[in-house]
Amino acid sequence: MRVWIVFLLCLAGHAMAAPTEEELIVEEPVTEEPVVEETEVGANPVQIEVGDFDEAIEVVEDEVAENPCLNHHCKKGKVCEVDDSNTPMCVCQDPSTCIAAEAEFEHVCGTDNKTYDTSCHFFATKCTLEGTKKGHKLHLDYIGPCKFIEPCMDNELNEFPLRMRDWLKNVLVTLYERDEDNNLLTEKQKLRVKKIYENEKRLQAGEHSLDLLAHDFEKNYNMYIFPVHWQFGQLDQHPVDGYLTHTELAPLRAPLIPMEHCTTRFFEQCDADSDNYIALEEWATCFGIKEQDVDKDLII
Ligand SMILES: *[C@@H]1O[C@H](CO)[C@@H](O)[C@H](O)[C@H]1NC(C)=O
Ligand SMILES: [Ca+2]
Ligand SMILES: [Ca+2]
Repeated sequence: MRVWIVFLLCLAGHAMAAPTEEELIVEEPVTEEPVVEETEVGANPVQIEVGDFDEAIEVVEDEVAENPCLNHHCKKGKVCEVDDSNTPMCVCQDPSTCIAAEAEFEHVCGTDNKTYDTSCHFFATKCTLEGTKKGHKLHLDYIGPCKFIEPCMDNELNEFPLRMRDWLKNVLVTLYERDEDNNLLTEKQKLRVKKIYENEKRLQAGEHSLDLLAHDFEKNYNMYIFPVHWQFGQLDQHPVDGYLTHTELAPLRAPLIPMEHCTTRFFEQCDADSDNYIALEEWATCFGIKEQDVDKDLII
């Protein structure tokens, strides 16, 4: 339980510190491929910055006389080089040119259960495997060195949404409390959270037994509908289409796995039809939201 609180504080803290300036945003091209490149994870899951996801962009801006690579962006794992005719192009980065990790938390664990020194090393390695089956299957699994993750038992799996829902509600209330003119929430969102915030029956943030969490969900079900939708909207950004890809889910999933051993199983079973996307309906069902309460308009 404690980890959830610490995680919440981290997220909230990050959200406060998140710069609001608009980064140069270029839409990621829509790819038909179901498996999209991974983005670096570990960034604040609450406020995802669009700039973090610009990996698929290869844009040349106004010609810069000296260095054609100056404004040539490459996706993660690639660096810009010029060819003989001085044309910039993106090539795989040599992992040995990545800056070595200074701390253990910079390590990442791949789905191959190999520890990579940093996410730079991971993406550079993945790039060298591009086009191979192995490369296609390799994803960043979680933040931190690979470790033994206990199997998630059925009863533990059922506890996961109880805590996650409570946590989502508390994240929102915290954002609301601290949101003076930070614009962390839109006006519409603020109105929705205000109702939760001002509800006297709200279960206050803190350590609660699973029984109490389950009881509160039954009693105050309505308070949980918006937080569940809101988190989906935070993640569904690339593109905004009502579906979460593995990549879109990563900012939430990757930091959570080392702390909560049911994370992987939970999100796997969320994808009820196993098409590798978590649709809003699937997401809502996963968190116990009734079908008639799933509302696309709540996300905006
Ligand atoms: C992954 O690697 C860790 C650390 O090396 C090990 O303890 C664990 O058992 C491995 N997990 C799997 C599923 O092989
Ligand atoms: Ca999406
Ligand atoms: Ca699905």
